[in-house]
Amino acid sequence: MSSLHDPDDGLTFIKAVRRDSFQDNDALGATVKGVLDGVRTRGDAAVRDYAAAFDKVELERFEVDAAERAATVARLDPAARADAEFAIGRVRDFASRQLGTMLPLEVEPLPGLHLGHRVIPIQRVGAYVPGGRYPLLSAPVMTIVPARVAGCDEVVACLPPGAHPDMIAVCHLSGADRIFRIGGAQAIAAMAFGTESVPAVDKIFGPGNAYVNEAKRQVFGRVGIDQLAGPSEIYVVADATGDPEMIATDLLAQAEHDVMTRVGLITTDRALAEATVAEVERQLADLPTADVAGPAWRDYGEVVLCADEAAMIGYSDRIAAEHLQVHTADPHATARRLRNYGSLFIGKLASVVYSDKCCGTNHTLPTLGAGRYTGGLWVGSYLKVCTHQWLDPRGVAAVAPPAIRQSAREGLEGHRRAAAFRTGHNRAAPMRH
Ligand code: HSO
Ligand code: ZN
Repeated sequence: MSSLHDPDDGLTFIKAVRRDSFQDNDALGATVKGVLDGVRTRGDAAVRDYAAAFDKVELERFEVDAAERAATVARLDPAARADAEFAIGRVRDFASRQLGTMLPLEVEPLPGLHLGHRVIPIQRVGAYVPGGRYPLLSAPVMTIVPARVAGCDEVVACLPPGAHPDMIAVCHLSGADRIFRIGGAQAIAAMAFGTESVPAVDKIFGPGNAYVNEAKRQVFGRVGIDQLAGPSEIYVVADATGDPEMIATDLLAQAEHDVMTRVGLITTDRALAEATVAEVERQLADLPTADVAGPAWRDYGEVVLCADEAAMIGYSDRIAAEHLQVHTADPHATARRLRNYGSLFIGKLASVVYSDKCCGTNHTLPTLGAGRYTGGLWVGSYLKVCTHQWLDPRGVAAVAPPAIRQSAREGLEGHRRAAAFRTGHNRAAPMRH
């Protein structure tokens, strides 16, 4: 983003990014199209071939059966089970409270004209559960639990064949109806088109690697998708009250996800900016995941010094970070001025990691600037708000004349006749019942 630097915008880059986060994916697009076409035309046989080619596994059946689901749960370490259940409980509770805000509407804006909407759960949803560098045990919680709270009829989960068995256990505890060992673009294809063994779903959720993302992009339209997830991001906006050691710790906590993670500090305080750069380097020296976090910091890390609070807010809104921590003297006041972010962490005690794991907000959030136009996953992502209308003769008397005139103006005689049919005039023949 440093390419957007304008010498008059009050910004000084103490540390600038070295690379652009957007990658060219033409070759990827063609590969993924091949996989989608294969699964659409050959179903399970194609899924089996791709599992052999990409995952190096020979699978007869993809579905994890009831006995195996129970066995993965039984093998969970008791503390791991308790922590998974805590996370599930927190996410379920917050999603239920958010569901309470999704109210039906019935209004009569003109006499006899009744308008409304209903909130309807999507029938069948699919959750893609990523394999990835680490087994992210909270990932299935975030995509499966809100579907259950929303009231979806069927929740299908797919995870790569090599995924840790504990991931299957968490899919089960989160409430997945069916769990399949299918990864990558072939999993997205199977859920979008359906195969002999995998039911087709109406909307696909969950992050994944570049192939998964591209597959979701290509099936969008035939099915819904939640969003296109990029690598994790964290930014901190801070004034002189910021603590460089704490900020460096928080930046590195997300930098360890991926070598393309974007991390940054946006501050009005030069001493904090410089101390944070030094502190990140110091902490990298003994961070066991420095092989990932180090390159992420070097390529995508930035520290921006802002002339004043307005410049700080302006730059943060341009970045629209997935996770945005606010470490200022009055963090609630700063928070009220920010408008582009995935989720906001207000004050020093609100670490991103709490939301990543178990505080109850959903950790599936917009990345790569998508926070400018959307929030993250929530129970509403599993619901449709669909309108309806009904009229009595007074309502018809109010809306038919303008509808008739507009239809005529547009040359749509069929529309004009339908609009006129209910008025009892402008008709050649009397109304038949
Ligand atoms: N920070 C990730 C989520 C996560 N981190 C789960 C650790 N566990 C989402 O951007
Ligand atoms: Zn994380």
